[in-house]
Amino acid sequence: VISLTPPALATPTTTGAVPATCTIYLHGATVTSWTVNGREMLFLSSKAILDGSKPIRGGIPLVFPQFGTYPGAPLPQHGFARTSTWRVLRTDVSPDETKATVVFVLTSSDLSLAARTAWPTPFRLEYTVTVDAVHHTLATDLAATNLATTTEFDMPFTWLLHTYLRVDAIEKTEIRGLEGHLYVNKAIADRDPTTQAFPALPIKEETDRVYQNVVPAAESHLHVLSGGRPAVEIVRTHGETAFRDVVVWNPWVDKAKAMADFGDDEYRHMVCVEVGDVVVPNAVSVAPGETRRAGQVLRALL
Ligand code: TA6
Repeated sequence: VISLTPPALATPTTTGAVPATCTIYLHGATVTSWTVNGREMLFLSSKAILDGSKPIRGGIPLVFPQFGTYPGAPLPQHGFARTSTWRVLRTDVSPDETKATVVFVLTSSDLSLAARTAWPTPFRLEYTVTVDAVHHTLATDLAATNLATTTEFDMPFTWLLHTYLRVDAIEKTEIRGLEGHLYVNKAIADRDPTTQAFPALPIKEETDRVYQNVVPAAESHLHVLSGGRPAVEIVRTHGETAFRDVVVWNPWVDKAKAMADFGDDEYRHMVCVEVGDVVVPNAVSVAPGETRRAGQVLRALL
Protein backbone atom coordinates (compact mmCIF):
# COMPACT_ATOMS: atom_id res chain seq x y z
CA VAL A 1 0.00 0.00 0.00
CA ILE A 2 1.38 3.41 -1.01
CA SER A 3 0.52 6.56 0.96
CA LEU A 4 1.01 9.91 -0.81
CA THR A 5 1.14 13.11 1.18
CA PRO A 6 2.81 16.24 -0.19
CA PRO A 7 5.53 16.93 2.45
CA ALA A 8 5.23 20.72 2.40
CA LEU A 9 1.70 20.44 3.69
CA ALA A 10 2.02 17.23 5.65
CA THR A 11 1.58 19.05 8.94
CA PRO A 12 -2.04 19.27 10.13
CA THR A 13 -3.68 22.67 9.60
CA THR A 14 -5.42 24.54 12.39
CA THR A 15 -8.41 22.26 11.85
CA GLY A 16 -6.12 19.35 12.69
CA ALA A 17 -6.55 17.97 9.19
CA VAL A 18 -3.74 17.31 6.73
CA PRO A 19 -4.50 19.19 3.43
CA ALA A 20 -4.12 16.18 1.19
CA THR A 21 -3.55 12.44 1.43
CA CYS A 22 -3.95 9.58 -1.02
CA THR A 23 -3.75 5.80 -0.55
CA ILE A 24 -3.13 3.35 -3.38
CA TYR A 25 -3.02 -0.49 -3.32
CA LEU A 26 -0.54 -2.29 -5.57
CA HIS A 27 -3.48 -4.62 -6.21
CA GLY A 28 -4.93 -3.10 -9.36
CA ALA A 29 -3.01 0.15 -8.64
CA THR A 30 -6.33 1.02 -7.01
CA VAL A 31 -6.58 4.43 -5.37
CA THR A 32 -8.71 3.68 -2.29
CA SER A 33 -8.64 7.05 -0.56
CA TRP A 34 -8.15 10.73 -1.40
CA THR A 35 -8.71 13.20 1.44
CA VAL A 36 -8.84 16.99 1.18
CA ASN A 37 -8.52 18.86 4.48
CA GLY A 38 -9.43 15.65 6.24
CA ARG A 39 -12.53 14.97 4.14
CA GLU A 40 -12.67 11.65 2.28
CA MET A 41 -13.65 12.34 -1.34
CA LEU A 42 -13.87 8.75 -2.60
CA PHE A 43 -16.23 5.92 -1.65
CA LEU A 44 -14.75 2.63 -0.44
CA SER A 45 -17.21 -0.06 0.58
CA SER A 46 -16.93 -1.15 4.20
CA LYS A 47 -17.04 -4.68 2.76
CA ALA A 48 -14.39 -4.14 0.10
CA ILE A 49 -12.05 -7.11 -0.21
CA LEU A 50 -8.49 -5.77 0.03
CA ASP A 51 -6.49 -9.02 0.09
CA GLY A 52 -5.98 -9.20 -3.68
CA SER A 53 -8.54 -11.93 -4.27
CA LYS A 54 -11.14 -9.62 -5.85
CA PRO A 55 -11.30 -6.19 -7.52
CA ILE A 56 -11.54 -3.52 -4.80
CA ARG A 57 -15.12 -2.26 -4.42
CA GLY A 58 -14.50 1.45 -4.39
CA GLY A 59 -11.88 4.13 -4.97
CA ILE A 60 -10.72 4.20 -8.61
CA PRO A 61 -10.47 0.68 -10.11
CA LEU A 62 -8.73 0.64 -13.52
CA VAL A 63 -10.63 -0.93 -16.42
CA PHE A 64 -8.30 -2.23 -19.17
CA PRO A 65 -8.19 -3.77 -21.83
CA GLN A 66 -11.94 -4.41 -21.85
CA PHE A 67 -14.90 -2.52 -20.40
CA GLY A 68 -17.70 -4.84 -19.28
CA THR A 69 -17.94 -8.33 -20.69
CA TYR A 70 -19.76 -10.25 -23.41
CA PRO A 71 -20.71 -13.91 -23.93
CA GLY A 72 -17.58 -16.01 -24.43
CA ALA A 73 -15.24 -13.15 -23.61
CA PRO A 74 -11.82 -14.60 -22.74
CA LEU A 75 -11.18 -11.78 -20.26
CA PRO A 76 -13.06 -11.28 -16.96
CA GLN A 77 -15.50 -8.36 -16.55
CA HIS A 78 -13.59 -5.09 -16.90
CA GLY A 79 -10.33 -6.80 -17.90
CA PHE A 80 -7.25 -7.69 -15.87
CA ALA A 81 -5.76 -4.30 -14.83
CA ARG A 82 -7.79 -3.99 -11.62
CA THR A 83 -6.89 -7.48 -10.44
CA SER A 84 -3.18 -7.51 -11.35
CA THR A 85 -0.33 -6.62 -8.99
CA TRP A 86 1.31 -3.46 -10.33
CA ARG A 87 4.89 -2.32 -9.69
CA VAL A 88 6.01 1.13 -8.49
CA LEU A 89 8.25 2.73 -11.12
CA ARG A 90 9.05 5.90 -9.13
CA THR A 91 7.74 8.49 -6.70
CA ASP A 92 8.31 12.24 -7.04
CA VAL A 93 7.72 15.35 -5.00
CA SER A 94 7.47 18.78 -6.66
CA PRO A 95 10.28 21.26 -5.80
CA ASP A 96 7.85 23.29 -3.69
CA GLU A 97 6.75 20.01 -2.05
CA THR A 98 3.04 20.73 -2.57
CA LYS A 99 2.56 17.89 -5.05
CA ALA A 100 3.38 14.20 -4.65
CA THR A 101 3.39 11.68 -7.50
CA VAL A 102 3.71 7.93 -7.83
CA VAL A 103 4.07 6.12 -11.17
CA PHE A 104 2.95 2.46 -11.46
CA VAL A 105 3.66 0.07 -14.31
CA LEU A 106 2.09 -3.15 -15.57
CA THR A 107 3.44 -5.17 -18.48
CA SER A 108 2.55 -8.48 -20.11
CA SER A 109 5.13 -10.25 -17.97
CA ASP A 110 3.32 -9.12 -14.81
CA LEU A 111 0.11 -10.87 -15.87
CA SER A 112 -1.26 -14.21 -14.74
CA LEU A 113 -0.90 -16.97 -17.32
CA ALA A 114 -4.68 -16.88 -17.82
CA ALA A 115 -4.65 -13.15 -18.56
CA ARG A 116 -1.64 -13.41 -20.87
CA THR A 117 -3.29 -16.27 -22.73
CA ALA A 118 -6.52 -14.31 -23.05
CA TRP A 119 -4.68 -11.19 -24.26
CA PRO A 120 -1.30 -12.07 -25.78
CA THR A 121 -0.39 -8.61 -27.12
CA PRO A 122 2.88 -7.39 -25.54
CA PHE A 123 2.00 -4.10 -23.80
CA ARG A 124 3.13 -1.66 -21.14
CA LEU A 125 0.65 0.31 -19.08
CA GLU A 126 1.89 3.24 -16.97
CA TYR A 127 -0.38 4.89 -14.38
CA THR A 128 0.54 8.22 -12.81
CA VAL A 129 -1.21 9.44 -9.65
CA THR A 130 -0.54 13.01 -8.47
CA VAL A 131 -2.03 14.61 -5.38
CA ASP A 132 -1.83 18.42 -5.19
CA ALA A 133 -2.39 19.89 -1.73
CA VAL A 134 -2.70 23.48 -2.95
CA HIS A 135 -5.21 23.02 -5.78
CA HIS A 136 -7.07 20.20 -3.98
CA THR A 137 -6.75 17.91 -7.01
CA LEU A 138 -6.05 14.26 -7.69
CA ALA A 139 -4.76 13.54 -11.20
CA THR A 140 -4.82 9.99 -12.56
CA ASP A 141 -3.27 9.40 -16.00
CA LEU A 142 -2.93 6.24 -18.09
CA ALA A 143 -0.47 5.58 -20.91
CA ALA A 144 -0.86 2.38 -22.95
CA THR A 145 2.04 1.30 -25.19
CA ASN A 146 1.94 -1.44 -27.80
CA LEU A 147 5.27 -3.26 -27.46
CA ALA A 148 4.73 -5.47 -30.51
CA THR A 149 7.57 -5.12 -33.03
CA THR A 150 5.84 -6.54 -36.09
CA THR A 151 3.31 -4.42 -37.90
CA GLU A 152 0.34 -6.76 -37.93
CA PHE A 153 -0.14 -6.53 -34.15
CA ASP A 154 -2.28 -3.44 -33.57
CA MET A 155 -3.55 -3.26 -29.97
CA PRO A 156 -7.32 -2.68 -29.75
CA PHE A 157 -8.82 -2.04 -26.30
CA THR A 158 -11.44 -0.18 -24.30
CA TRP A 159 -10.48 1.44 -20.99
CA LEU A 160 -11.99 3.54 -18.19
CA LEU A 161 -11.35 5.02 -14.73
CA HIS A 162 -14.07 3.44 -12.61
CA THR A 163 -14.27 6.29 -10.05
CA TYR A 164 -16.47 5.79 -6.96
CA LEU A 165 -17.23 9.26 -5.55
CA ARG A 166 -18.45 9.67 -2.01
CA VAL A 167 -21.67 11.69 -1.60
CA ASP A 168 -23.47 12.90 1.54
CA ALA A 169 -26.84 11.47 0.43
CA ILE A 170 -27.73 10.12 -3.01
CA GLU A 171 -31.14 11.80 -2.93
CA LYS A 172 -29.37 15.17 -2.73
CA THR A 173 -26.87 14.33 -5.47
CA GLU A 174 -26.87 15.40 -9.12
CA ILE A 175 -24.44 15.24 -11.97
CA ARG A 176 -24.03 18.14 -14.40
CA GLY A 177 -22.28 18.29 -17.75
CA LEU A 178 -24.21 15.54 -19.58
CA GLU A 179 -27.02 17.67 -21.02
CA GLY A 180 -27.68 17.09 -24.72
CA HIS A 181 -25.59 13.90 -24.85
CA LEU A 182 -26.70 10.49 -26.09
CA TYR A 183 -26.80 7.65 -23.56
CA VAL A 184 -27.94 4.06 -23.20
CA ASN A 185 -29.30 3.00 -19.80
CA LYS A 186 -28.07 -0.57 -19.25
CA ALA A 187 -30.25 -0.79 -16.15
CA ILE A 188 -33.42 -1.09 -18.26
CA ALA A 189 -34.45 -3.39 -21.12
CA ASP A 190 -34.89 -0.53 -23.60
CA ARG A 191 -31.39 0.00 -24.98
CA ASP A 192 -32.31 2.66 -27.54
CA PRO A 193 -29.92 5.58 -27.24
CA THR A 194 -31.65 8.61 -25.71
CA THR A 195 -30.54 12.21 -25.46
CA GLN A 196 -30.45 13.71 -21.98
CA ALA A 197 -32.58 16.85 -22.21
CA PHE A 198 -31.94 18.29 -18.74
CA PRO A 199 -28.84 19.97 -17.32
CA ALA A 200 -28.81 17.90 -14.12
CA LEU A 201 -28.98 14.13 -13.72
CA PRO A 202 -30.46 13.15 -10.35
CA ILE A 203 -30.00 9.56 -9.12
CA LYS A 204 -33.32 8.18 -7.94
CA GLU A 205 -33.21 4.52 -9.08
CA GLU A 206 -30.75 1.94 -10.34
CA THR A 207 -28.67 3.85 -12.87
CA ASP A 208 -26.21 2.43 -15.39
CA ARG A 209 -25.93 5.01 -18.14
CA VAL A 210 -23.26 4.91 -20.86
CA TYR A 211 -22.96 8.37 -22.44
CA GLN A 212 -21.09 8.30 -25.74
CA ASN A 213 -18.96 11.02 -27.30
CA VAL A 214 -19.20 13.49 -24.46
CA VAL A 215 -16.37 15.37 -26.08
CA PRO A 216 -14.52 17.32 -23.41
CA ALA A 217 -14.60 21.06 -23.96
CA ALA A 218 -13.76 23.87 -21.58
CA GLU A 219 -17.32 24.37 -20.41
CA SER A 220 -18.31 20.74 -20.44
CA HIS A 221 -16.48 19.58 -17.36
CA LEU A 222 -18.52 17.18 -15.28
CA HIS A 223 -19.68 18.33 -11.87
CA VAL A 224 -21.05 16.19 -9.07
CA LEU A 225 -23.13 18.22 -6.65
CA SER A 226 -23.89 16.77 -3.26
CA GLY A 227 -26.46 18.30 -0.97
CA GLY A 228 -27.05 21.13 -3.43
CA ARG A 229 -23.44 22.31 -3.29
CA PRO A 230 -20.64 21.47 -5.76
CA ALA A 231 -18.47 18.62 -4.50
CA VAL A 232 -16.20 17.42 -7.27
CA GLU A 233 -15.29 18.61 -10.75
CA ILE A 234 -14.00 15.99 -13.21
CA VAL A 235 -11.72 17.35 -15.93
CA ARG A 236 -10.52 15.05 -18.70
CA THR A 237 -6.94 15.58 -19.83
CA HIS A 238 -4.70 14.84 -22.83
CA GLY A 239 -6.43 16.92 -25.48
CA GLU A 240 -7.36 15.04 -28.63
CA THR A 241 -6.85 11.66 -27.01
CA ALA A 242 -9.01 12.53 -23.98
CA PHE A 243 -11.57 9.98 -22.83
CA ARG A 244 -14.77 10.41 -24.88
CA ASP A 245 -17.38 8.39 -23.00
CA VAL A 246 -18.87 8.78 -19.52
CA VAL A 247 -20.57 6.07 -17.43
CA VAL A 248 -22.82 6.92 -14.48
CA TRP A 249 -23.62 4.03 -12.15
CA ASN A 250 -25.47 3.49 -8.92
CA PRO A 251 -26.60 -0.09 -8.10
CA TRP A 252 -29.55 1.13 -5.96
CA VAL A 253 -31.36 -1.13 -3.46
CA ASP A 254 -31.64 -4.57 -5.08
CA LYS A 255 -28.24 -4.67 -6.77
CA ALA A 256 -26.64 -3.32 -3.56
CA LYS A 257 -28.13 -6.24 -1.63
CA ALA A 258 -26.88 -8.69 -4.30
CA MET A 259 -23.23 -7.59 -3.96
CA ALA A 260 -21.35 -9.38 -1.14
CA ASP A 261 -18.64 -6.69 -1.07
CA PHE A 262 -21.10 -3.79 -0.79
CA GLY A 263 -23.23 -2.80 2.23
CA ASP A 264 -26.98 -2.85 1.71
CA ASP A 265 -27.41 0.88 2.28
CA GLU A 266 -24.09 2.01 0.86
CA TYR A 267 -25.72 2.97 -2.46
CA ARG A 268 -26.88 6.11 -0.61
CA HIS A 269 -23.31 7.33 -0.15
CA MET A 270 -21.75 6.85 -3.56
CA VAL A 271 -22.08 7.50 -7.25
CA CYS A 272 -19.75 6.22 -9.96
CA VAL A 273 -18.88 8.82 -12.60
CA GLU A 274 -16.46 7.05 -14.91
CA VAL A 275 -14.59 8.50 -17.86
CA GLY A 276 -13.23 6.19 -20.54
CA ASP A 277 -13.36 5.02 -24.15
CA VAL A 278 -15.89 2.21 -23.91
CA VAL A 279 -18.47 2.22 -26.74
CA VAL A 280 -17.46 0.17 -29.76
CA PRO A 281 -16.95 3.17 -32.07
CA ASN A 282 -14.60 4.67 -29.47
CA ALA A 283 -12.47 1.58 -28.92
CA VAL A 284 -8.82 2.58 -29.08
CA SER A 285 -6.27 0.89 -31.32
CA VAL A 286 -2.56 1.50 -30.80
CA ALA A 287 -0.06 0.57 -33.50
CA PRO A 288 3.19 -1.22 -32.59
CA GLY A 289 5.54 1.13 -30.80
CA GLU A 290 2.84 3.75 -30.25
CA THR A 291 1.44 5.05 -26.92
CA ARG A 292 -2.08 6.35 -26.15
CA ARG A 293 -2.56 8.68 -23.18
CA ALA A 294 -5.73 9.71 -21.33
CA GLY A 295 -6.61 10.74 -17.80
CA GLN A 296 -8.68 12.83 -15.45
CA VAL A 297 -8.18 15.49 -12.79
CA LEU A 298 -10.61 15.38 -9.87
CA ARG A 299 -10.91 18.76 -8.17
CA ALA A 300 -12.53 19.12 -4.77
CA LEU A 301 -14.77 22.19 -4.79
CA LEU A 302 -14.59 23.36 -1.21
O1 TA6 B 1 -19.98 0.98 -13.66
C1 TA6 B 1 -20.55 0.38 -14.74
C2 TA6 B 1 -20.54 -1.14 -14.61
O2 TA6 B 1 -20.21 -1.72 -15.83
C3 TA6 B 1 -21.91 -1.61 -14.12
O3 TA6 B 1 -22.61 -2.25 -15.17
C4 TA6 B 1 -21.57 -2.56 -12.98
O4 TA6 B 1 -21.36 -3.86 -13.47
C5 TA6 B 1 -20.30 -1.93 -12.45
O5 TA6 B 1 -19.57 -1.61 -13.63
C6 TA6 B 1 -19.54 -2.77 -11.46
O6 TA6 B 1 -18.96 -3.89 -12.10
P1 TA6 B 1 -18.10 -4.90 -11.16
O7 TA6 B 1 -17.52 -5.91 -12.10
O8 TA6 B 1 -17.03 -4.07 -10.48
O9 TA6 B 1 -19.06 -5.45 -10.16
